[in-house]
Amino acid sequence: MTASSSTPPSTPRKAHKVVLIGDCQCGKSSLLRRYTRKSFEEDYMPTVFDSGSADIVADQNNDIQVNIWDTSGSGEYDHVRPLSFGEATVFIVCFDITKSTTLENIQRKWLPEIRQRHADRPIILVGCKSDLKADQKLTNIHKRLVLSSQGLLLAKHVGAIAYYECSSKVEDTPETINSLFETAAMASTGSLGKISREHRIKFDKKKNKAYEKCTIS
Ligand SMILES: Nc1nc2c(ncn2[C@@H]2O[C@H](COP(=O)(O)OP(=O)(O)OP(=O)(O)O)[C@@H](O)[C@H]2O)c(=O)[nH]1
Ligand SMILES: [Mg+2]
Repeated sequence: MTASSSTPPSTPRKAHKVVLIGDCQCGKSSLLRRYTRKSFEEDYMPTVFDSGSADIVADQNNDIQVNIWDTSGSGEYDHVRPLSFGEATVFIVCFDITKSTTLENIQRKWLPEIRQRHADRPIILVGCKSDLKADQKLTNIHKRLVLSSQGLLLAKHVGAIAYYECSSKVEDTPETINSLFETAAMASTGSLGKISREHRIKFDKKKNKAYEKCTIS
């Protein structure tokens, strides 16, 4: 799978569109930057309404192209952001593991926003900034870092197809970020069976319940 960045997005060969959403500063653009440009910026540059996208070619043989759309988490764009969801095929819903409010806002704000028009689209839940878990000073300040078990529980509760925790800052997690975008591409094309087992959440259709725990290291 290959990635390239472009603004605005080029015309897709097939209409697969992955949209990144979540609170301001939770780490959406950094995830995309790490994936497409293999780099990280400490300085915060807020995303404006119509900026930031990347194309990935999910399957050369079948000519499948996926557009990844970055969005702003700012309340200023609450009225216009849903317009950019368009033909979204998958949503990557992000939170910051150092701010529990960003996890709470997933049910309070982001899922209702998606469900207005895209209730049936797959969701992948992502805890960003996982490197900060190892920061002892920060762990002491933020006594309420979001636990993996809390993220996973929410992922199951809201019917997410997969749960990830990743760092855009620490270079030793590129496999996780690659796997995240590959999972999004696979889910976009309907190939749920091909998504990473490590992060997949399976459902018991009869009981309509998530039953398989994914593992977060
Ligand atoms: N330590 C650490 N910092 C991160 C990570 N990801 C993002 N940051 C920092 O968090 C801040 C916000 O990151 P962004 O990726 O711009 O956040 P965003 O969700 O795109 O924010 P909006 O565009 O306003 O919606 C920046 O200062 C980043 O450097 C990470 O994985 N680890
Ligand atoms: Mg951004």
